[in-house]
Amino acid sequence: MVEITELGYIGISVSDAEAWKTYATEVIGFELVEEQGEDDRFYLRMDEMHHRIIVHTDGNDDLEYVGWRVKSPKALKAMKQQLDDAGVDYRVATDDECRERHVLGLLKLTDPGGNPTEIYCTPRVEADRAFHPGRPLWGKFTAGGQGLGHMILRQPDPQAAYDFYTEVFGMDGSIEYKLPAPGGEATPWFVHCNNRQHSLAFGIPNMEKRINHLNIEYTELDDLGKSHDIVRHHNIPVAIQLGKHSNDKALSFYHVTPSGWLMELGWEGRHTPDQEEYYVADIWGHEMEAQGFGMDLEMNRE
Ligand code: MBD
Ligand code: FE
Repeated sequence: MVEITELGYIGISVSDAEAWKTYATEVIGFELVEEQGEDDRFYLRMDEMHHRIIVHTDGNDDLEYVGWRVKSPKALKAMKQQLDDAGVDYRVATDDECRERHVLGLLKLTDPGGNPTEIYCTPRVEADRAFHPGRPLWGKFTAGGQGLGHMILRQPDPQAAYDFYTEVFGMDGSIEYKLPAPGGEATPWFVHCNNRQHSLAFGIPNMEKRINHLNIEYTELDDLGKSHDIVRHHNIPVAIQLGKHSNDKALSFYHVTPSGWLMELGWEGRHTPDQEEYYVADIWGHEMEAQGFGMDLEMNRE
């Protein structure tokens, strides 16, 4: 079976491009890349890749598409067979569409939640241009072969999503929490495709947007601490305070992006364990603060 190797890129659209440029560089530390003749978008860079996030300036304030990588053209061809065998509709992208994404092979489809989904191989690597963060960083972003981070996506039928991501994309995972939530229990599902403990999660009910949060990790604790200072100094609402998750063991906090969905910044997640387990609380912290941003979850049981 061909397996997805990483969450490689995402496309988002925003209503306030200037707010996003300032936020992405000065709060998070992404490198801003603007290409000549492309006035309708800009790129955010985290590592040696040409980009990890494509920001379209046409105003939906939501996720537009998700790009999942396979290792080679050979693997992409085998993935087509896998999609055919599973009865999943897809389209082979045109040469222009491949150029638009800076990849050499590309399939376009939708996942069971209706999220525009792309599978690609052979992305453009800017080996000759050192990553230059938008604000000073002591370390780097945890990316490379672990992909850009993780997301919670809208999936009205979590079981169908689990079957798709595990049986068609070759990922693995489980429900990893049973948590108290307004109106009942939240049972989020988590799936992984490499050393990052999870690349995708779903099973949060009543999501208005396709994306609940994007997680990005720093290699150095001081960079997370500095981001936390900057978020607090800018009076950006914090939905979940600093704390440590039980599943990925990462230190993280969640704040609101200029698009209204959440960014989870983290440090030092553990690698994917061999076997699945579930939890009823986080290790410490992660107290709810600003509510109504889609993370009204009791992860701290004190
Ligand atoms: C996560 O990254 C997360 O977002 C939640 C809700 C629980 C565990 C790990
Ligand atoms: Fe998360």
